Amino acid sequence: DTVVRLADYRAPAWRITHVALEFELGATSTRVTSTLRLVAQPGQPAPPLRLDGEDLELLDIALDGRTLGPGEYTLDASGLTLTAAPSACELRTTARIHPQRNTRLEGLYLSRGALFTQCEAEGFRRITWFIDRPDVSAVYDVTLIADRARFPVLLSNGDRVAAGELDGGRHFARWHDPHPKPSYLFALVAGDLARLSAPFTTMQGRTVEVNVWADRADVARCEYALGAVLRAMQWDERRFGRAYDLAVFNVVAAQDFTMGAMENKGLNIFNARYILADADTATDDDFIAIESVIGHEYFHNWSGNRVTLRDWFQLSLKEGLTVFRDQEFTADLHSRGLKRIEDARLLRSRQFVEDAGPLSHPVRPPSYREINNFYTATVYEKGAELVRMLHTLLGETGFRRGLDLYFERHDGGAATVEDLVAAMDESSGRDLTQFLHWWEQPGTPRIEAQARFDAVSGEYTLTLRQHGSDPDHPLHIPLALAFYDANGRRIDTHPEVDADYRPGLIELRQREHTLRLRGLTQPPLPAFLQGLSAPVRLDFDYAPEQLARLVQVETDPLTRWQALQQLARTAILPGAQRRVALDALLRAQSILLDDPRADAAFVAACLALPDFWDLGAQLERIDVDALWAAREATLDALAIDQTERLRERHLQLTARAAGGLEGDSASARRLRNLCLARLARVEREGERAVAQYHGANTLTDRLAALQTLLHAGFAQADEVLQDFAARHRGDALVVDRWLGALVTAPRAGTLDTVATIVRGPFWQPTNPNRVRAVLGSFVRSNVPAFHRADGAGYALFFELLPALDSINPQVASRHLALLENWRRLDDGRRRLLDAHFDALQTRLTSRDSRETLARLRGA
Ligand code: HT7
Ligand code: ZN
Repeated sequence: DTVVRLADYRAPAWRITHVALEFELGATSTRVTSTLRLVAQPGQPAPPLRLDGEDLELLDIALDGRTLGPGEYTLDASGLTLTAAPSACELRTTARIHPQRNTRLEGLYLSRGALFTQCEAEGFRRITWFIDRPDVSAVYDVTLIADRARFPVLLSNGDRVAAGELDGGRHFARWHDPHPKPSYLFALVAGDLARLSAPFTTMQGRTVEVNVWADRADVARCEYALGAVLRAMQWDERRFGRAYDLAVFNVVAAQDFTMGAMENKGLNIFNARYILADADTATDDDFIAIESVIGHEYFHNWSGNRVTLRDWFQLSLKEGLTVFRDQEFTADLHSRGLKRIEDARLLRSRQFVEDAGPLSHPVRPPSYREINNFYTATVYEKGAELVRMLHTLLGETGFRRGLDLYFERHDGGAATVEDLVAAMDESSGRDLTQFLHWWEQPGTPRIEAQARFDAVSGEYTLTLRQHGSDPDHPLHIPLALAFYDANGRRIDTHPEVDADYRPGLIELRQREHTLRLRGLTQPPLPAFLQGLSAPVRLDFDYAPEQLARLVQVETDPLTRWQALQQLARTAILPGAQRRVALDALLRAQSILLDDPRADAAFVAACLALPDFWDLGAQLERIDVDALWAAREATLDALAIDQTERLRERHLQLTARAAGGLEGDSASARRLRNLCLARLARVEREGERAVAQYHGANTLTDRLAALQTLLHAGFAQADEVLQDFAARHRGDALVVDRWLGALVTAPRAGTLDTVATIVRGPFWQPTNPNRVRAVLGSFVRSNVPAFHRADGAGYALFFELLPALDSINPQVASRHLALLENWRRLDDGRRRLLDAHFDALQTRLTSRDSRETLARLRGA
């Protein structure tokens, strides 16, 4: 497996200006004829022409109309080389491929009788020979030919320009995409699908036909997705001035899909779980996620498609920017405060954890063996935070000006991170050179804040030190901060500070900065990182009462949530303040639970404790049993202390929770379901959950009740599970949900349930959603069963992994990566895992999993 390095980037030696593709589609065998117009970059003589190609059977090859003989080209496992191609030529190849055999779900594959493609990052080379890299863009004309009965719908990128009947019950459709695009954005879909449609009028007055396609049986559940597409189109016009640029926008749901969705030009393909939804089959969280993923893929039309990437090292240029845009979409349409809390929770529990282990890498990695391994929380989530910091530094208007310049300058081209920063830099007149280091440095920076107060002079000094960044290249960090007086009022005095400062924001550029406030009678209460102004950890020696006070006086929801999380961390982790912190946490949570004006979803977010792995990320050694027990004890203490309040709230929220799918009812359901789960810790009977289950009018409430019964181990769990299974047996996406609830029941014995599932008919290793629902949820969320001290959880996982690897390398590699914490686990578990890694070494066949294993082991 060779290492690809950013430093080795060279512009392509050849360009492809036009691609004509003809597919004779069949489930078991498909013929692909490709005609490429090729031009060598100026220079004599023309360099050898190297085309990528994998798992292709060559049927025919012709150069400028002349069939080539065997000696005129070389064919190997990774491509095709022509040493004497003229500097402008036309190459025609015909290949045979086998969609039904394609369990990798990369290239052209079959899912439930329909054909789909997935080409990002390097899947196009599994369809035809091509210069399969993002800086080679071409105009595509695509002809699809197939049996009309099996494949009545034939879709590709762009606009449909012709269609008609052929002999033998076949038909064809021809698609033209006028926008030059790299091969990773190519797509086709063929199948017996149905659609929901709506027109959209762009801000320029053009009409776009928007279609959401799914299996016939599922099309009734596409209505919400269709509405979400329309909202996304409108929002991108309003907020970023970006309009759609084709006459048709097709969105298609696929049941077998490796990731969430894919932004192919004019033909987005989605994992069905991010399209199909109604009150009976999707939870409130699903609805929000669907809208967000639909927005994300749509927003790529500009950030990724119109302006694409020079090379895969720049991946975060499209992903970070597009996550930022989808975060803003959700924030603008729903609750900004809650969205930010959700972003921060994800960043801490996924990205900070990734950065604390052997898979840590910069947002722009300097090298890779398999690019699929770098679709990570760091590239996506931390990448989005870097873009958000630019927004914070430049403000909405300045950021928008910079982004407009970036899109204008690079439209139709392939860009780098430097190009984005240069556009922001030039349009704002601010020097952002130092800011670029954020893309280059791995790890979570830490800001140490130390306060001194001189009661005699009334001077308060705050020293801010940056740790964890490259000593020669400190980071440029926008640190939001505020100070409160004893009455909880914000202190507006302008501090004396050795850095760029505007009210509420200090820009740290050096290793150390000092800030002074004078004329105070008491030390103020500082609040940091409002809105999470930078993806950093902030260490300040708060007393627990100060954190509880912050929850009262701060107005920023994120900072209030952060203060509660920090209190919880202090209460759970070993330390002298533990008891005091628990008392303060109990009081602060009770005040929130009693506050009738507080948004119910916000209260629920505040009542949840930090994720187990978020807690672990700050420990040098994770004693799994001790940390789990400490977290559980805290949850029990909260449940005991708040029993009456929780009961009252559960009851009082009943009517609101039954209200329907809109925001207020969803908010009520979130808190009510948290109350239900917490009460299960102190109640001996599952009656409350059973009653909720039978009275529920949404999947959210039904699933929460089922999960509570299963996780608490209540006697009625079986009966309710039978009912749930009978209701939803035919719907794979809902089956995933109850399997997920089953395998996460937090006790050692759940391992037997998991073993039964993976040896029975519900285990479908070719379906990534099912693998994630069973194995992913188990590994990620069931600490007591997966991390059993006897190693039985690990044994089951390592038994399954090699087969998964030969089926779908990306899925296997991502599951292996879930062990990113292994080095910091206690000795016994570390030794067990190390032995499994040793044994796995010779059993992995994919580059994806081999690279992940090597990185986990520190190679
Ligand atoms: N750009 C896409 C990333 C992607 C992907 C999607 C589906 C299957 C395999 C894939 N490999 C990479 C999704 C996105 O971020 O929008
Ligand atoms: Zn994306």
